[in-house]
Amino acid sequence: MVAVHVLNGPNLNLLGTREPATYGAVTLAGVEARLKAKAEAAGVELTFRQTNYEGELVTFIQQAGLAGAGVIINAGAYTHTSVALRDAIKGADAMTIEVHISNVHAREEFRHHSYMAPVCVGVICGFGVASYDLAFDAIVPLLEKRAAKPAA
Ligand code: CA2
Repeated sequence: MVAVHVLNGPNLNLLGTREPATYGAVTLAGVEARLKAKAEAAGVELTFRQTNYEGELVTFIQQAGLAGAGVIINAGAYTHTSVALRDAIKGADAMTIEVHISNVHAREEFRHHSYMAPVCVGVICGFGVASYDLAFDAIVPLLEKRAAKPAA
């Protein structure tokens, strides 16, 4: 069975409670419920996690890699600062899609750069919480294709 770990970084626990003009009104629990429903319909095992700690995100990425799971990550502000997260994605060999709720390229310049993007299969941003759904729809066929390939 294909597995996907959805990992959320700092402050995303506040989703739906503050700054609705930027991040919308859906809570993180709401995002989790939507993705769980999609995963169940698609026969995908879904793990959904949030932490405010950089090192814990590193551990979550390593755990996903060891489990052979794909990763959908919204690393929040660590996207723009963390070499450790980039190294974790590369080191764990975890197929990863970076997501953002807001269009980071339409915001402050410091949000335009991502340390993780070069080691991800792709980046989806600017579609509100639907960015997560789009990432799920993109990663599942890639994981299925990889799972169908005979081991080299
Ligand atoms: O747009 C995104 O998803 C971001 O990853 C969100 C991060 C930000 O630092 C990135 O540049 C773009 C911030 C997450 C903070 O989430 C909040 C949600 C509601 C209220 C306050 C913060």
